[in-house]
Amino acid sequence: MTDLTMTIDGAAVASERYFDVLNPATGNIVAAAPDCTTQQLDAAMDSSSCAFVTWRADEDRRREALRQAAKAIAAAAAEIAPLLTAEQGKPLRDSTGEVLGTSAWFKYYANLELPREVIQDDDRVFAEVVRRPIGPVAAITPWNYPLLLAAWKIAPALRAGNTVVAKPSPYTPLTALKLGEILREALPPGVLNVISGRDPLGAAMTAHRVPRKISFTGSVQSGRRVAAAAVDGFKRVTLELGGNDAAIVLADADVGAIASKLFWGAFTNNGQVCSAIKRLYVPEPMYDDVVDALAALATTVRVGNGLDDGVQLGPLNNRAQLDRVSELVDDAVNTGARVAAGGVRMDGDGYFYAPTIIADVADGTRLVDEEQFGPALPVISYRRAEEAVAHANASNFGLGGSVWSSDTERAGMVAAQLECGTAWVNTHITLAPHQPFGGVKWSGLGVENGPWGLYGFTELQVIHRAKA
Ligand code: TXE
Repeated sequence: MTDLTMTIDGAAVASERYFDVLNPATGNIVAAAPDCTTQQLDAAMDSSSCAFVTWRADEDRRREALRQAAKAIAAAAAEIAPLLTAEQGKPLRDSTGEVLGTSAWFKYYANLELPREVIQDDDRVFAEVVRRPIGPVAAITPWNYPLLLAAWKIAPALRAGNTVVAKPSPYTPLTALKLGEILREALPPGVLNVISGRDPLGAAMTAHRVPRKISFTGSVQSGRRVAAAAVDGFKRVTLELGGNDAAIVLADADVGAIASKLFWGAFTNNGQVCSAIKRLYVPEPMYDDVVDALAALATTVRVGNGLDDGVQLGPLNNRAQLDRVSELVDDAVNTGARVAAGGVRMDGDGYFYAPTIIADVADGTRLVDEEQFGPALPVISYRRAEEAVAHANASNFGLGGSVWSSDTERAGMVAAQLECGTAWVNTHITLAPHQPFGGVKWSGLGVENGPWGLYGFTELQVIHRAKA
């Protein structure tokens, strides 16, 4: 049993029940995590309500607390990173990067100004628009970036004056519980509660009477349930629901110069990134060159236990995801696609799948049309750029997209035609605290990050003073 505890009202809280967390590289149990009871959920929610009253009132204190939080997280990087690798699977270097990114997000929001906007100031009226916190926030996160995606919610929510009850994925609860423990000193009791449990806990949070806002990252299916549950009390929602990002290579691109960037745009975190390249469109004349270059990279990249030196890709996070990727690749092959690299599970007890490049595939194949969320990239050939743009946009998803070319002006014009939240040129998945991130269509509602992400945790109030 783990000694990691939930954080409720600033205190360490164990549970009557526990559930196992597996190491995806070995299939062994890493630890057991507390399975939050209904009474504990109520206690966490009530504590976030009580803490809201004072937390919202003192902006300077909030900024200082977030600065302290950023320092505490960075200082604990060497302790948290191996735990992240153990529960998520990613290589240790990437885990360290995620912990430091988490710290950077707290620092960014600590330093961000929350504007007061005067909209009228004349001899009759002084009117200003202020942004008020909403109240207690339920933050629900997935297993691909358990810490960073929690920070995308917790840091702006707290900065704006809200309090938070956070729930990580049952696949990766340990580092979020650890985050709660680490921040107990920096944050007053009740300001950040971290609880863990299986999926029904997420549903219980969204249905709970206390939260005024739900910030959710996860699947489309769960996102629908969250949105439906929020309707009753008109809880505010931000939803980040994944994508099926297309990357379009233009005919003037230099294959040698872009191949590695394309590869990592698709395979970072083993493709378990909402905004990874999930389908690649390539002009016919350079199709074979691109497929060969990507296949060469896929066969040489080092896959293994993320704790081992030199490993570049770990296992998939969980058995269900491994099965899904496997099923989508098998389906493509059964319908005539060609495996240019990979296409098989790797030996061993962990959830390893060989980095896979699938060629001679087209729209209409599940691997192209659905979100695979794993290390299998379909490469599709096209004749005219308009055709590629039309295919890219013919999706229910609209999170990101990218265009690759030696002519960045032209690529920028093509990128502007993509129906998505972020359109990149000659790069993909490049994210930053100040850059808003969100999707159109089924990819979500609202945005995270930057001042816009902060505004999502506020409500406008007009203060209108008559002077005469
Ligand atoms: O997500 P879930 P899963 C996609 C990816 C993957 C699929 C399934 O395609 O194959 O989703 O992953 C909590 N009310 N993404 O099953 O179930 C749950 O406990 C409230 C995209 O892990 O949506 C967890 O904390 N909460 C993605 C969180 O929701 C509920 C990242 C996400 O779990 C709930 C991960 C409910 N009814 C997967 N049911 C991205 N956008 O980055 C579950 N949860």
